[in-house]
Amino acid sequence: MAECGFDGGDCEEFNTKYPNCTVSDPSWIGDGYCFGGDYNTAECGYDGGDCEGFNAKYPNCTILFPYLIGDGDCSFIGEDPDGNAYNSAECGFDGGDCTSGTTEFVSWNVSIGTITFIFSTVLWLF
Ligand SMILES: [Ca+2]
Ligand SMILES: [Ca+2]
Repeated sequence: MAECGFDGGDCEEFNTKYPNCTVSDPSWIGDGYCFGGDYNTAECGYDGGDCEGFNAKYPNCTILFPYLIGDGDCSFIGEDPDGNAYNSAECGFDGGDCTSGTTEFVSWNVSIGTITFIFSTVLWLF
């Protein structure tokens, strides 16, 4: 099947390993990123093992893109077509990405020769 990708062996291995796994893009299985929905099922070996750590940590977090949890950015509902909450207790508040709601003012100086540039910005820490 054409979706199985670019390397001839991929599909055969996939079909042997996960005969009951029906996902739209088999190349996402075992690619290192945990996908939810149909990918994170026993039939698909929990995304070919990609979701094992996630499932152990957040068993009640049902989102479409689990790999966004703890990626360093506070992920928002709009990123998930199903409208599920990344920033929820079940999902560990986006794996810690969304714990803080404060802002921080930062500034720094850059000296070039005898001239000093002062940069400043406000960081929103979600
Ligand atoms: Ca994957
Ligand atoms: Ca995130």
